[in-house]
Amino acid sequence: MIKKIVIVGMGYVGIPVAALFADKGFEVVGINRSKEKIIQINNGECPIEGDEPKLKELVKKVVKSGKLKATDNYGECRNADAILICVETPFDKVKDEPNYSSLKSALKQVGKKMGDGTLVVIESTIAPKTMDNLVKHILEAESGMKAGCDFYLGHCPERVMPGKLINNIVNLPRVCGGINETSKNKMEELYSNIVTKELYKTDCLTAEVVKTTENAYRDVEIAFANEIAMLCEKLKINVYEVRELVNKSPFRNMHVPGAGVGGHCLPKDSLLLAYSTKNEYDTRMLKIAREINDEMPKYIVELLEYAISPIKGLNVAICGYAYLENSDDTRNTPSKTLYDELKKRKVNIKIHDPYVKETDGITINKDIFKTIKDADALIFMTAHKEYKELDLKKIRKAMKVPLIIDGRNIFNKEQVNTEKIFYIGLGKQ
Ligand code: SAJ
Repeated sequence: MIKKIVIVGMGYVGIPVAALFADKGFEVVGINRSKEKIIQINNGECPIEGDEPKLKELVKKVVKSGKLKATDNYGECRNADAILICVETPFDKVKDEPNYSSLKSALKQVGKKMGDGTLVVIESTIAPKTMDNLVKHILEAESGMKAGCDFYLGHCPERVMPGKLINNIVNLPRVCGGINETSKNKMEELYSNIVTKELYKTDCLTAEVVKTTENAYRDVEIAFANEIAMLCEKLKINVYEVRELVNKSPFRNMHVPGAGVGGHCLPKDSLLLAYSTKNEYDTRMLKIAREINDEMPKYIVELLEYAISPIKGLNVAICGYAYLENSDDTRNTPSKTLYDELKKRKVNIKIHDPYVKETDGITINKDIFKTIKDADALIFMTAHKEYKELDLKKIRKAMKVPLIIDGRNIFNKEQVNTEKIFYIGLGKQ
């Protein structure tokens, strides 16, 4: 019978999971390195920025009821019935391997402290074969126990998304990859308390491949759309009209072309998947898709150079720094790549974003008309709703040179041209 749950990693995944289990009456302890986060949570505050429906109220409620507390003390694992590990697992592109430093540190501490009979579940996204080659070994070595009989072990990959953290945990099906049948059954018993959709039991390796594949699949779909966008530009037709008509055909779902692919999932998960067969099978399509998507911000620079050349010394305003519309999340944002490329070419840059605070040491302006004053070009990188409502007459008056580069199909070319603004839209001529 599971009564006490320890959750390691109080981030985008750990905090909503902890709050949901605590709200179901479990005693929940969140372990985190950051003292600041620990204090915030124990004060009933939620450290996650941005609009997350229900989360802030839930954290406050369960901390107040004493069902959730945060600490940096791994001793809390001693009498835990279940331990969920939700730490970051970035991919090190320089070394071409996953960076498991946080995962290894958590596993060593958990292995040292956990008692027998505990269920350990990895929610972090990991390269296939990690459960068997790394996780199991560290836990067995540190605990002296045998996985599958003295303690239970599984991988239940998270499926959260900024802005839908609680919703996705409660309303999306989950894959429960267990090291043996008992582990799978214990995972099903645990997650059925907070997940309202199906829990699909399988083995650990299948669960690892499912998670990384579902994001690699999306990355390839987006790369395909981006390739068709660049082709349509050469043919001087509108890729968004092509996409709309293609998707009228049954069983088609062409994705949306854009100025790049950011976020904490897609840029890394296909690299984690490819890593699993490194030196055995070359996942060419995954690599080419990553290359195409990573190149999109540089393609935006080419569009600017097509409109005005040389660009050295130009005043350019980048509109949108978040990787996703109506979000403040800047992880792996394509706008940072664009910023760096323009800096290399000695372009004068100002950045506007209605949601993002200062990041990467870069000033993010909140007043768009101050940002675009005397600009030679506006480059739209994120489809924030605020941009769709802009008064183009006022925009035209504020700029020195009336040029818009639209990386996210925000504007209608005819409307922009009516205001005597020169318009170049990615995938549209
Ligand atoms: N993007 C495109 N074209 C598209 C879709 C997205 O260029 O058609 C770009 C976005 O602008 C963004 C990036 O790709 O820069 C990622 O967008 P996303 O919608 O995939 O959002 P993420 O990164 O938060 O993806 C997460 C993933 N969820 C998990 O890993 C658990 C992804 O699998 C989900 O499909 C996505 O949320 C979602 O749609 O919920």
